Amino acid sequence: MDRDVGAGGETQQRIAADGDHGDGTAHLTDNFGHRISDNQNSLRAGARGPTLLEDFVLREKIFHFDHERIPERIVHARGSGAHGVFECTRAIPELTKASLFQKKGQSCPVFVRFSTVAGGAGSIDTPRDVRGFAVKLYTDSGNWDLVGNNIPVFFIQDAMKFPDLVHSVKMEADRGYPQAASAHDTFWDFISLMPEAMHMIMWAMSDRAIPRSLRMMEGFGVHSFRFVNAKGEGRFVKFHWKPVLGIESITWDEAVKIAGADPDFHRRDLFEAIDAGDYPQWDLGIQTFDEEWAAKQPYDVLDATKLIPEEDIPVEIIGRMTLNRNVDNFFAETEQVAFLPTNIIPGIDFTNDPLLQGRLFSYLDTQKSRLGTTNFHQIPINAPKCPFHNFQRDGMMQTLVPTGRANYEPNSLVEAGEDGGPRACPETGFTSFPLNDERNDPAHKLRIRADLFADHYSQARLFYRSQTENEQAHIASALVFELSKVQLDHVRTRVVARLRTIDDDLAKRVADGLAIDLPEEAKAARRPVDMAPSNALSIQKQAKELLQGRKVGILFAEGSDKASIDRLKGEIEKAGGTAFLVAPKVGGIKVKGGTLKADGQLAGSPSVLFDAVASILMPDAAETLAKDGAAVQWFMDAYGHCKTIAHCKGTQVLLDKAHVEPDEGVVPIEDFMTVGTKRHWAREPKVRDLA
Ligand code: HDD
Repeated sequence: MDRDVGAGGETQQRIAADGDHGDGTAHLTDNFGHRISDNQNSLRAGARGPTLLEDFVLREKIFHFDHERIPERIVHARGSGAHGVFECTRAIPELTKASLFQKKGQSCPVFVRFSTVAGGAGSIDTPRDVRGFAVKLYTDSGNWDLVGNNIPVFFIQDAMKFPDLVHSVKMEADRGYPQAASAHDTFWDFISLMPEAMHMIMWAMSDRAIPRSLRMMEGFGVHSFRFVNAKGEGRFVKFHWKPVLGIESITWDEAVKIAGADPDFHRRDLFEAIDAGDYPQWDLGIQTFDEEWAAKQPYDVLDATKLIPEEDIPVEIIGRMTLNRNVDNFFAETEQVAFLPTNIIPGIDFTNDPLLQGRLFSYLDTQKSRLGTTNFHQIPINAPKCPFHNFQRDGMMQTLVPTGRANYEPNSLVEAGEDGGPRACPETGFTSFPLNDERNDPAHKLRIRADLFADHYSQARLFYRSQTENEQAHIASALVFELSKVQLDHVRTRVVARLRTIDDDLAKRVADGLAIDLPEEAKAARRPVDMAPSNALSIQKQAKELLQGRKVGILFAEGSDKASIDRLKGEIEKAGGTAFLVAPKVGGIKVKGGTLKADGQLAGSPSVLFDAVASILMPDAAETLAKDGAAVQWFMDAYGHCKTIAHCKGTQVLLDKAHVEPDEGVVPIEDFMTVGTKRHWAREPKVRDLA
């Protein structure tokens, strides 16, 4: 049975053509095509009488509305999606027979859904949390779903612990809070008892967990997968998505303030960028290695709490993904999209990573409960874009109409001149890699983990020691923040005891920030080994100083010089950035050279929404604004968040009120383009008491 993917769209068009009122609007009908005469009043027995049960129009409308919501995802409930395209930039037939990678230039459509993990569908975009990075590639050999995160490792090693992890981080069972936050007793209780989580905790407490934009984060397939080439040779592979705009994060203070100023900060940023034609892009990179190399490492490559340092195996770029189309309907696409790690194509295979193996069951199962039917694959966003044929039939919400009698196989209906249906194809069909793992003894059924899984600290230490001084301070502060919200003293102590094994200085800073005594170091099943620090683990060490994709807030008021504003805006836009005009009133302000409309009103456009700020103000306007808390806070926050502040002389009174001190990031307006939107981290010790 062939599936016509465009069917939904065609139905829409048919309705429009058929039901045209003559002014371009369609006739309103119920779901069965009956035209509706009145969409305002229910059917009543008399103007003041009871509503009649026979009002099928009202009943259908309310009935459908009552059932509009579906169960939200148990994790990753809040997400934002977009369509795009993936293009192979380097053919790798020697590594994989996956059709997508056979020729440079080979491409396929994609759908990506980014998400937070812990919060519900209506929660904020900027909690401290891991971000989901799920990519569905509609290849010509079927859908390939790379369901990853923006962090290359995971909290746990075995899927057996996933429900416990998720229960512990979600709102607490009795009180129903906190929402979208890991800073509470149950999460840290669980974590403190699961030393394998310590590496991921370092990432989750780092700036990676508060990204500036979905467009500025890396994505990782996390697990070791396997490439298989046409000769049947296998090689391990780890997948990486590298953002073309570079990696960038915000500070915790900004994250908290943005949550109030714009809870949709990331969703809006993604939508607006795509809408404006600033298509976000990522390069797909791979690290590949063989069994022999894997066997020599001080960690197990089947352990999802471990990464492979890029200094050991450099990431090679093989493709580019561009997100170039927003969804038409959030529910139909972003909500109903169903990712399945089991969606894999010939040339790529799983490995025995016990976390991955558990995932292979969970996702199929969850989609049935979320989307209500085994036929969820027929929903347009989930259907493959290549033909698919099989003997599966019926089920709830079946939308296909298979013809003929062939719903079983083998059959010989062809011999009677009937359609006998499809057949398996041994040459091109998916075959599992014939694994011969010398390090495994399949003769024993055991509930145990391989030896090296017991090293829980080496890579946590590697991560911490690879950060800049300033990033280390952010990790220490995040731990202090989170553990200060923990009310169980013994849990705090147990976490700090584990931090001692990662890095004693980190443990001391956190203990000091909590005002607790430094506990004895926790017992470790395996002592950590020192690995060479890796620059690829730090955001700041690989920062790209780009204006592209960044947003600059320009404050103006009555009397400001329009020509200067236009000039700055033009320069920012030429460099690929966005200039957002902020003023005390939005409708239109008299400025020197005409009137100017603002994009946002001052109180509703705090500086946390921008990467850098600039102001063009007459001294008397600045004097007036200096009495407005929102204006003073605008500069105080920009300064506190280590952002560039470009200003004209007239602004000085405001800067003084906001305690902005001169430094390399506080510059005359003419110098803005040379300094750009990079952060001035050297300022941080002056503005924040970091742990
Ligand atoms: Fe998961 C959703 C990523 C481990 C069970 N997961 C989900 C999503 C992402 C990830 C990005 C959202 C997909 C979307 O946007 O619809 N999950 C990961 C990563 C993991 C991981 C990178 C570890 C490397 N997950 C994991 C385990 C299990 C699950 C070990 C269960 C055994 N994950 C699920 C789920 C979800 C899900 C319950 C909820 C909604 C969904 O699947 O579609 O099945």
